[in-house]
Order: sequence, then structure tokens, then C-alpha cells
Amino acid sequence: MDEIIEERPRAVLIGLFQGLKDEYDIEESMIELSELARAAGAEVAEIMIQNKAKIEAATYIGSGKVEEVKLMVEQTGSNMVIFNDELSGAQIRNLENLMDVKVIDRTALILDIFAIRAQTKTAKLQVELAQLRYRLPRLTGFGGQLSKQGGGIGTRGPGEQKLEIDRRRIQERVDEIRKQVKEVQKNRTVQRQLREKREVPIVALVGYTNAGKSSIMNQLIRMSTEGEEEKQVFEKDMLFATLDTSNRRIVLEDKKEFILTDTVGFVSKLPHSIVDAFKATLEEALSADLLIHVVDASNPHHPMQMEVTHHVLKELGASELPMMTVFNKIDLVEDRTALFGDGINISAKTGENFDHLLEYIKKSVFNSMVRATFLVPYSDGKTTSYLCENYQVDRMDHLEEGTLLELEVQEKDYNRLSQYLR
Ligand SMILES: Nc1nc2c(ncn2[C@@H]2O[C@H](COP(=O)(O)OP(=O)(O)OP(=O)(O)O)[C@@H](O)[C@H]2O)c(=O)[nH]1
Ligand SMILES: [Mg+2]
Repeated sequence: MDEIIEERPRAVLIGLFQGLKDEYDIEESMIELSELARAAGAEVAEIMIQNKAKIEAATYIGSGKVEEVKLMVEQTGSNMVIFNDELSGAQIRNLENLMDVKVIDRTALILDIFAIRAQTKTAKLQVELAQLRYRLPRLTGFGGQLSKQGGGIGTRGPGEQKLEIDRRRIQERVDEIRKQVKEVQKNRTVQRQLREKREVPIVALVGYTNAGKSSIMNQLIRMSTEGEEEKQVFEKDMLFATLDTSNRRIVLEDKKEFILTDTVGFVSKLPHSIVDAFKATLEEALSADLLIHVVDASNPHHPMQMEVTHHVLKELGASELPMMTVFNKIDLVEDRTALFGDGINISAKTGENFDHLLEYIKKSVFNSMVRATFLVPYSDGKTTSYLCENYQVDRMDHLEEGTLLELEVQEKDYNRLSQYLR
């Protein structure tokens, strides 16, 4: 029987360096593009860079470079060319015709990885939304070229067959998904309001992809007195392991508790369509009382990664939230004398310095706690047990008039129980 063997995607990568106009390092950027290509299942045959101040409207790179790339594709037996920037539909079409090979851009590549990783309904919907929004203005660029080789990269995911349907139907689908995402969001908002009512602070982990956000979350879950193995989130050495925000309740020894939120990671040149599509689930993190910016201290490119994170947070309107920087993977950093700004150095792998991290979190989110001494009459046993269950009671005496409790409480309980204050 004949077996259909899909040709393994083999790609030539090309980036344009516009000199001083580019604030990022082109080599760093190309290394990252290779990692993204590998994450999408492609083999990287060659990396090419063109130094050119001005973008060529029709082909993005200059015509001489197009010839060079075409030759390189032939020489290396490649079946696709991946561009480091977002291209227009016309540019993709022109380049495919000139080089006779499938052409995709960085955005399509990232969307493709998201499509592979999406597990939950919400994540799938958001990825489809981002894909459709990317494809809509480029509809004419696809079609015939779809049959080109290249292992499906750039065309995978829930949207594949939908390329053939017309714009209007796509727009209808976009509207429909938006509605569904909004619905999910509404439920989450209700949950959030409930939490806010209980005045449980929310702490969100944000940062570059693969920095260790989920690993930190898992370490803190282990330290929680309610820590359970099944509450652990997915952590893995790959780009975009997490696409969905997840929330966990962290209860500390002194019974103080907060909600910890894990979020999707960022990457440089993160496509607008993705930022937009994921805004709905990120919004939750954006209502946090504290953002923990997780940085991979062992990655030589972490300064660039920090900048990207700041940039995306700004785009999301979250740059004003209280934020602390945490330098993770410190176990991999040889030169321990290296100082990482005024952030905290930790290792989610060894648990090093997590006591400091917790101290810091506590200091920033529980500052509304007030010291109080209550004398609760025996007739109100409910209040006594409420206080014992929810707080760490530092002193408790059974007096003739009632139970004397000395403890730190939330302001709302301080006010609510003011009649018992001593
Ligand atoms: N050596 C070392 N490895 C770590 C540390 N923290 C995380 N890792 C590893 O780094 C990889 C990525 O960790 P994740 O927690 O999945 O990273 P993330 O920030 O959630 O990544 P995304 O979900 O993709 O955005 C995993 O292989 C972890 O085991 C650390 O402190 N030290
Ligand atoms: Mg993660």
C-alpha cells in the first residue's frame, strides 16, 4: 500500500535589518525566529539577513536578494521561506511567484504554534479569531499557493478550510467568535467580582515565553497549605506552553490567601492580532493587585525580553499596575555576583529564595491588614470561629465576658466587628 509521507518542512529564514531604525538586535531576532520555526516543526536550513534601510513595497526585500534566496532554497532543498516580519498579502503572492516556494511570515508562524498548542475551547476560539483577522486582508494571497509544499506550517489550525469561504462568511465567523469569547469572559468576570468581594488579592505572573511563570506557579502551589498535586499547571521547555490563564488559590501558613494567575507568554514582535484576540483572557490578569514580571536570568537576551514584556503590557494598558521583577532560573547563572537590578533572584527549580518572594508578595498585597484585639461574647460563637478559620490568631484568652482574640484582620472585618474592639 502506498504511504503518504508528508515532506518535512525545511525553511530558509530571512530578516531585514533596517540599521538604526531597528531597536532590536537582528541576530538575536533571527535566532528567536529559528526557535519559533522549530517549535512549529520546521527544520532550519539557512538564515539570511539583508541590510537595507528601505522596505521594497512589492517584495519586501530587494530583487537581488530575492534571487539569492531562491538559489539558497534550491541548494538546500528547502520548501519554504520564512520572513522575520509581517508581510502583506501582495508581498507574499509576489515572493511566492518569484521564488516558486511557499512563503510565510513571522506572524503566521506564531499563529501556527498557537494553533498547535491550543487545548481549551477558549484558547482555540482566540487562536481562530487571531488567524481569521490575519488572513482576512490577505485572502487573495492564498488560494492557489495553498497547495505548495511545506508541511502545512502557516495554514494549520481550526481555520484551514475556512480560507475558501468568502470574506463575508469570515467576518460573520469573527463576530460569532467574539461573542463566544465575550460569553466566557462574562463568566470569568463574575467569578472575579466574587473574589473581589471577598477581598482576596490577585497576583498575576507575566513575562516572556519560557521564563518559568508556570514553574513558579507550581512551586507556590506546593508551598500553599492547600497545595494539591492535581492543581499543578502545565510547565515545559517549549515556546508558548501556556495559552490559557489559570487561577489558583494560594493559602499561606498564617492563613492569608491570594489568587495566583498564570498567563500566556510574550514574544518579540507579538502580532497585534494575537494581542487583540488574547486581550479577553489577559484582562483578568490586568485587574491584578500585583504583577510579577518573571525574567529568565539565564537567557543572555533577557534585557530585550524584559523590554518586550514592558511594551506588550503597555499595549494592554497594564503598565501602571504595581509590578515587581523576579529573576528566575538563578540556578543556571554561574556568576552569582551578577546583580539583577532591584528584583528578587529565585529558582523555581530549587525553590531558592521563595521565602523572600512570598515576603514581598505579602508586603505588597496585604498592606490593608489592621492589628486588632476583639472581645467576642460567647453568644457570638460564629464570629469567633470565623476569625479562627480565616486568620492567624496570635493570642486567644477565654475571659468571663467572652473570647479575647489578638490578630491582624482585613480592614472590612475590622470595621464590621468594631463593636467588639477592645
Ligand atoms: N534550571 C531551571 N529551569 C527552570 C526554572 N524555572 C523554569 N525552568 C524550566 O524552564 C522551562 C519553561 O518553564 P515554564 O514554567 O513552562 O515557562 P513559562 O514562563 O510558563 O512559559 P510559557 O508558558 O511558554 O510562556 C521548563 O522546562 C522549566 O522546567 C528554574 O528556576 N531553573
Ligand atoms: Mg507557562
